[in-house]
Amino acid sequence: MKKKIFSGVQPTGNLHLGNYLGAIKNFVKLNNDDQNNCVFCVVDLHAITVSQDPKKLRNNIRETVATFIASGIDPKKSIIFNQSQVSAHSEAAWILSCIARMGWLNRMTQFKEKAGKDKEKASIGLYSYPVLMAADILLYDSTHVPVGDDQKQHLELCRDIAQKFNNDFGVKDFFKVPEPLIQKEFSRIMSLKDGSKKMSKSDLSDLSRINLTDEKDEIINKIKKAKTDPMPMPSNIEELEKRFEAKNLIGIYASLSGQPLEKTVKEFAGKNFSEFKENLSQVIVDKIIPISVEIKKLLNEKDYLDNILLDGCKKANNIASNKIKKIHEIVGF
Ligand code: AQP
Repeated sequence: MKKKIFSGVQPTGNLHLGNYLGAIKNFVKLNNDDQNNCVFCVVDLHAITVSQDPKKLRNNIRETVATFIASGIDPKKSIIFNQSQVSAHSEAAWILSCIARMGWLNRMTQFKEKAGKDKEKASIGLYSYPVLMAADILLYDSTHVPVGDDQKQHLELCRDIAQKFNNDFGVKDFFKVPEPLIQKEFSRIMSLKDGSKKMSKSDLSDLSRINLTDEKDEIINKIKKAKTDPMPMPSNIEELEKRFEAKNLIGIYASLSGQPLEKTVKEFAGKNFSEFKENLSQVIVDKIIPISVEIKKLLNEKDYLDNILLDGCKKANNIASNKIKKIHEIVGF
């Protein structure tokens, strides 16, 4: 039995190193394994849960597809589509919102973080976002969902919704209960300006993240300005636990150079941050610049990108419309 892989990325702006190391790098590996059927979704319905500019959204959708392709996802092997074009997603989200419980959603930490202090002014869409995410996953009978660590709680909610639906309607195994695929290490990349906050597209400071479209000079400058502490580089792994910024930068280096954290710590133990940062910039530049160049090239090929989405939408629609028909029968429509 082939594994059914599903994951989504919001077209909310420049994708960054956190998205790459936490999610996209893993998508590419899964795409390259013939034992998997992969579906990668540009989740544009999720992108409108906060205020947004329609013109930018349209460009961001294409840029997300370009990033998938530039990173190594093959559209001939994987389905790439945007969520708004397959209406079953919105429909299933409504039905599943009648299954999900308020108490479950009230526990979601991402809503609390994104809504900030003024929860009353947040959109209902931002609150029910994880239900739409559950619909996305469950429509494709997904068995495995590769995500960054920040999405772990949403995935647990998706599992609860699937099980409750199956129990409530007595349809054992109708919805497959998906397994999260979260990398053991480096599954949460932190802001370059604050080691306790995750790297995010919506952070107001561009210096907080490495965008996948950054130029070499920008990467070097951002790493130079990245927050550290006044001590020399840590000499053992235990030290990292209290030194968030050092831990994050060393983690990025280890992840990009494909070597264990322990080896990286040993390599730079006791050295100055400035020397380490030069090496770090180099590994980032080596990895990101080829992707950045390819994204920019693809963005000039709008028809190519649109055709990938068109083709992906047809394939996704075949699967999702079949599932939603069965959902209708089960709930009694
Ligand atoms: N900092 C991160 N470290 C590791 N993984 C991350 N992901 C996001 N940030 C990090 C993973 O990337 C995938 C796509 O995320 P998304 O764009 O759908 O939404 P997000 O998690 O809300 O990402 P951002 O960058 O913080 O976007 P905004 O600012 O628009 O909300 C997911 O698998 C996610 O885990």
